[in-house]
Amino acid sequence: MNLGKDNISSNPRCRILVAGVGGGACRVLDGILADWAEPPPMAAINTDDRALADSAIPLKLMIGRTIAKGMGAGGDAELGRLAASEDKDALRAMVTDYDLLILVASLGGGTGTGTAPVLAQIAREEGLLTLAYVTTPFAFEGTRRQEQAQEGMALLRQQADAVIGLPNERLHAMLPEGTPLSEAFAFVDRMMGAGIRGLWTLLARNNMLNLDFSDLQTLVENSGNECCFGYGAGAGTDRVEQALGELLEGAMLEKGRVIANSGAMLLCVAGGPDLALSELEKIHRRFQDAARPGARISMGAVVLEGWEGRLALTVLAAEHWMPPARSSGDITADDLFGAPRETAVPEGKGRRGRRAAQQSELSLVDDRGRFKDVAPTIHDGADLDIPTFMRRGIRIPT
Ligand SMILES: Nc1nc2c(ncn2[C@@H]2O[C@H](COP(=O)(O)OP(=O)(O)OP(=O)(O)O)[C@@H](O)[C@H]2O)c(=O)[nH]1
Ligand SMILES: [Mg+2]
Repeated sequence: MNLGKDNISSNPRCRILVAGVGGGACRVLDGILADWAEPPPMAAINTDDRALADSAIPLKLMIGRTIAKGMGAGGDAELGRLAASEDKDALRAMVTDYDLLILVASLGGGTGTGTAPVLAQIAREEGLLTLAYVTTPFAFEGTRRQEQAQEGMALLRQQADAVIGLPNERLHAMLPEGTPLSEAFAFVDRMMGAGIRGLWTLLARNNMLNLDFSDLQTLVENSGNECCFGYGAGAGTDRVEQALGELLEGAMLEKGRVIANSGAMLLCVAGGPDLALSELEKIHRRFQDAARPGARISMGAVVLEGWEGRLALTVLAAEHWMPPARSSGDITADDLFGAPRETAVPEGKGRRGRRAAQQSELSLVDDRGRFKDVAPTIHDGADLDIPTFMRRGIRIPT
């Protein structure tokens, strides 16, 4: 079985597996495969024989043959979960040699919804970092699918390091009225594919401006298990403005609201050999201006052959960002004057000892100053957006 691992196994940076569970997700992967000269190792996982046979993904895993008989899970997430449980060992063997699992699922049906949390749990047990890219159904698909998707999402949040949700409804708002359903799904597939591609390219290669696995690890481990994903592209002399406009004013990130609220983000820039330093500076500055004060922005850039005149931006943003704990309780000048915090990057493969709690609610005091309109950054019960000297009641000599 050739997983195509050789491409990246010699690269100590990060071994990545992209796995799709269920019919919709496998179509996303097929789209990536068709569009990508050097695709990453990918796996298609399904309970449906025919759907697997139709997929061009070389590594296929049929799950739950006893329970689903190769016919799919018929929209029943419990059946999907049982199917995954039946083949836990095969799922474990599939992920074990990797550092990062990009799990793709179209929630709402039986296989993807039921299998995704089981696979994420296995990956966690094997020490991988798991990023789950998921879609939720269109409103017209009905309440049952919507509810099932939400239940699956809640379970997935408990197991994955971060869930990156892409509601089909939000994408719907980006398409002209009357767009046929097949085209709408194709658009979803392209968006998901672009996001996964941006991330993979930056993590797995030696690039002009690299992102490290630890950048991603720090983001997702402190994201409250939830990230938002955005994509923007442009071409020609105006490419930077086009891509920024799509990202910062488009529906995907709620017209900039998500960026304005995020405490940390990972920005991936892909361009051609003509990608200029001034363009990178401009992109970084615009994100700094659009983000909340003090937001941590990590940017990476990759130059792709044949991309002259083109630019694509992908962003992963953490709205519920909680800065990592500091090793010392000492008060520094940075505490007093508000310089950005250094991050202690966790060592070793994957996430162990991962943060369990979601951000809790606190009643806020009135001292939040310029942060009063943004979501608080809570760590160990303290609102880190309130200057440390105020939180700790320290008097500064004047
Ligand atoms: N992106 C994308 N999403 C799809 C596509 N087809 C269906 N979906 C979405 O995916 C959801 C789940 O459908 P499937 O992926 O077909 O379901 P499944 O996980 O295979 O589950 P079962 O077929 O019940 O075993 C649907 O409710 C749709 O919202 C597709 O081609 N592309
Ligand atoms: Mg199916």
